[in-house]
Amino acid sequence: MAELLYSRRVRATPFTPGVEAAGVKGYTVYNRMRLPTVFRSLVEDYHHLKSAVQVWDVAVERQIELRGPDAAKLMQMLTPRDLRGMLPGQCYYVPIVDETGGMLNDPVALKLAEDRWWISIADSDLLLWVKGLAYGFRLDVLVDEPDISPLAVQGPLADDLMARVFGEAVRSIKFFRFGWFDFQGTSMAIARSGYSKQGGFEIYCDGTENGMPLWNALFEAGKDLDVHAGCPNAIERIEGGLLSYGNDMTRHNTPHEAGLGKFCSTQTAIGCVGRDALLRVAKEGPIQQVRAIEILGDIPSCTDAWPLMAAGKRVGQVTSAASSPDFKTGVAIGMVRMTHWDPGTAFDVMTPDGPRDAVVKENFWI
Ligand code: THG
Repeated sequence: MAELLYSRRVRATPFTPGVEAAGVKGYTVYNRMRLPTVFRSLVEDYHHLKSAVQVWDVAVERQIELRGPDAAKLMQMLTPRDLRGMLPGQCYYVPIVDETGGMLNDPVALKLAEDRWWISIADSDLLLWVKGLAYGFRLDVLVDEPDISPLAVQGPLADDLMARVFGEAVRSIKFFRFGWFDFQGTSMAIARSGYSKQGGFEIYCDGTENGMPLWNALFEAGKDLDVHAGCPNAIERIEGGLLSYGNDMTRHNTPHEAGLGKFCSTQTAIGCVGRDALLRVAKEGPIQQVRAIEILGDIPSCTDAWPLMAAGKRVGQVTSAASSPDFKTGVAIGMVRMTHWDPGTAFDVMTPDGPRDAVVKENFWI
């Protein structure tokens, strides 16, 4: 494949010098910014993530900050998840929908205060939709992208590494909660969250100038913990069923099709712009939905949707797939029509290397 041109449009992050020095071997583009995809090899990175601790440049998880008297009102307009019980210091995984109930993004929302929120976005230009709503409804709220760059610390030794840099108190941060911690004179939010199933934290690094000092402090403190630079691992996230917006679901899917119905409380999410549309589709239920799919045989790299075929008919598509070293099989995420979505249902996956036998699984692998 041809090289990618790096320019101002393909933004570097505050941690890019560290990522480059660590020998990054590939990037993807996410929110118009560089996201590392591999350091040693996908499989080496995978085993290391599951056994030690990694530091991830996930600055691409850009924050949309809502600030002002109407911040909470605007936040509720964006999502069918009822936010009334959410307290400052909590993170919520929130489907964001348009007026048709189509998914625009699947971010993590952080409530800093009643009048101050961060939306930690997946890969879509959500800022434009949020600014449009704020302006169109004449809301008293400022909407922008602050200089905040998440750095994730993931893996079984994440608590030990974080305690060395931020103190023992980080160990008591609960899942999807965050607290404020000092780093060299700057207060930063630290949450127990991250795009892996191995556990860990996300540090919301405040200020580009603090990026490399923070990166270096973690590597300095973690020498004897075998800390390595890492990144969201394609194999591990498919095993764990972590969805990738733009791959596993798009604007043409509802949260229910994406399997995110458990994060919707549409009935009581008063003010959500997609509420009426979602109430209508939720009544009938979805006719296709995300499923864990096991694929037998070798797996080529998944760069496009692969049709799922049964008795000559298209019954869905695989949108992410990889060979799992630990489960010794092909693991995949797909969207499957209701006639074929029950566990144990078999069909063929049309990969670019030819058809493969596949079966619907009851659950993801972890
Ligand atoms: N962390 C932060 N921002 C992000 C991501 C992240 N923005 C982009 C992207 N990831 C958004 N998508 C997801 C997908 C899954 C999860 C978080 C963000 C996730 N899901 C948990 C799971 O499925 O096990 C469950 C969450 C819950 O129970 O509430 O963590 O990773 N800051």
